[in-house]
Amino acid sequence: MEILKILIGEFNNKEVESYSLRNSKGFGINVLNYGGIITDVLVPDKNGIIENVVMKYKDINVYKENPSYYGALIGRTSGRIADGEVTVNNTTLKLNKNYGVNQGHGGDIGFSKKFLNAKTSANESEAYVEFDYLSPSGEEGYPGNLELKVRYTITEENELKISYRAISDEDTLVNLTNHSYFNLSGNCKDNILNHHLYIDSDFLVELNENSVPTGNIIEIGGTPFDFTNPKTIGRDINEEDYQLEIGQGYDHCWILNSGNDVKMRLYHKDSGRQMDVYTNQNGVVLYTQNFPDEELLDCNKKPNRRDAIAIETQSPPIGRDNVFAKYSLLKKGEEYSKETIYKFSTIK
Ligand code: G6D
Repeated sequence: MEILKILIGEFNNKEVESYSLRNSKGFGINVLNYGGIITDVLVPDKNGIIENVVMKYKDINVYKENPSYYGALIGRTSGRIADGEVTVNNTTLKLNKNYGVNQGHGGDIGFSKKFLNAKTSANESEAYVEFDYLSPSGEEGYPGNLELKVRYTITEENELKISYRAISDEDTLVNLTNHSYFNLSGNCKDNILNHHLYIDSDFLVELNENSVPTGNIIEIGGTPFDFTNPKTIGRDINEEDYQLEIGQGYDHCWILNSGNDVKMRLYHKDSGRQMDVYTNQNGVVLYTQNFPDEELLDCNKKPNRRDAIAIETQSPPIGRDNVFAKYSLLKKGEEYSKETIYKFSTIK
């Protein structure tokens, strides 16, 4: 296992460091101390060719604003919080509204735009970079001094593990995820419409016209959101469906079934790359890049709709009247502890 730290620039006069972690087969990641941003996940295809399978901006400086949250750690909360208002212990929090009428992805300056303290470790079986950050009470409107640790680990089995731990000195809200956009064709040679997807889920969080949860849970058997039998992402994405209309594609939270280990499987036939996802989160937001930005990608293309799929394991976002807020509540002194594993393999 090998770890390299490279200084790649400065944001606001602070050094941006890129940590490169590689195993003996050349699999690995590059991740920044800014926003915990994963810029590269390097995975062999069925012929052993190693390519990046996540979306990456060509100009590193674009990551300062990161309009599409490429690869970023998201927090304190993920997704939208309706009207930027939620009640904790009978106090209504007035959060920064950075997403139109809602708060999104932790607010104006969420964790995706914070410099994190890094430490690294490597042995024969794994290598990790662990980031820590202290989010002061009142940051983006959230109560409690929140101590955060996020560890990115790679293994000899071509796994990427992201583990999140947090503790607060007051009751608060925490719902963390990573916002990497996957495209297993490598260096965005293909789009995701003919990637096969499996999701171990029978229920979906219903959204309203503002893309916030209504509180209803929809049974999805036989609908365009049913991926219990693997199908291509493109097969039903343009079907007549009100929820698809709201998201302009998939931009929703599935409620994951308990029991099975593999919660999701993404597969790209031409490359032979397969990614299995394991998690102890109770939900996952899948977003098929329906609203791409205009920034040049590292593969020298501008992003198009459906170029990649963001797989954001998390609790359901928060709707009006504190819908689902209980799943993001972190009681004073209790530990938030979540992990998601992305296991890569190839099918000849
Ligand atoms: C859009 O609605 C989507 C979000 O789900 C996504 O996280 C963001 O773009 C990057 O707002």
